[in-house]
Amino acid sequence: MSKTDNVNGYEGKKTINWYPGHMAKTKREIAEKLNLIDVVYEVIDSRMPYSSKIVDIEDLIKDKPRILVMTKYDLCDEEETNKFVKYYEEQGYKVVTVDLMSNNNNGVKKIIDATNELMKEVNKKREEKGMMPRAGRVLIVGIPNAGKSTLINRLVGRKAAGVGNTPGFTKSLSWIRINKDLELLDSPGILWPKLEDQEAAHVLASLSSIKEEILNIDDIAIFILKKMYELYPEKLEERYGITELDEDFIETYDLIASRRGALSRGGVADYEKVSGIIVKDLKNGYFGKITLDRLK
Ligand SMILES: Nc1nc2c(ncn2[C@@H]2O[C@H](COP(=O)(O)OP(=O)(O)O)[C@@H](O)[C@H]2O)c(=O)[nH]1
Ligand SMILES: [Mg+2]
Repeated sequence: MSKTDNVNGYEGKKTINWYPGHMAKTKREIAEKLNLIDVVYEVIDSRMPYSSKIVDIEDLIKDKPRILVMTKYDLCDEEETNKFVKYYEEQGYKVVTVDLMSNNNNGVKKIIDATNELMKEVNKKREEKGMMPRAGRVLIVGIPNAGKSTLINRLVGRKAAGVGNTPGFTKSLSWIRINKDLELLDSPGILWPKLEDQEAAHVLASLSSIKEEILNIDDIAIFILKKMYELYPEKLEERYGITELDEDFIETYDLIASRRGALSRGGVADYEKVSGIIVKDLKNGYFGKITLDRLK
């Protein structure tokens, strides 16, 4: 990056519009499988409870019982994220927050308890129709990087087969046993959020692993600086010694470069390196616990 193509902010410059072709395919497949499913786990990232949510999921899963699983709770700003928990609960969601990296199984237990609770209703209805109760069948859906595979492995208690980032389902359906009462469809439904909302698109690009194809690293880094300055100025100061942002970000970048030794030969600031540092710092959690969405 040169000084001239530097970072005048992201507004208007880049419109993120990712809507991969296989999205339609996944949606069709979920629609086909839905009648086999009793409960849907919608997996979202606690650091972006709005931006990582699949906006039109209601159209897709209709009135299936659903649990909103908010992963990465260990990385989020609990005070802000809890406002979303409350908001979603008020909207009628069953919400469970989890740290899937934790050594204890509390999160998984909360999810299973909530599922058993929902299955009581399902089996009551079956009984009324003269049918035998049966094990609950679960489908996991969520955007890339939300924690779907990790959740599957935690639920099953081992590295489950068929778990991966390959979009779309395997041809034959297979079920993984969680316990005697619950089975899981072996491949999760990978979906993307609606990204007409450019703010949400940038939050997502900042915190997820799918950004590289979508947006260049300088755009993401500048977005992160602005967002951190808006929401967590003290964390920005702590990490980079920055107390304000200049309009074209040149001074800001120079400051970070000298503080972090991101200099090219001749001692001038290496802007590309600085962008990389900013993006990595957020990704690695070096700013501390953060939540980038706010309830309006
Ligand atoms: N700290 C933390 N990291 C998590 C949590 N859940 C998932 N991750 C990490 O997030 C990344 C994406 O998880 P993955 O299960 O592959 O997401 P998927 O794309 O939805 O299948 C991995 O590096 C996981 O280790 C969590 O609750 N806490
Ligand atoms: Mg995965």
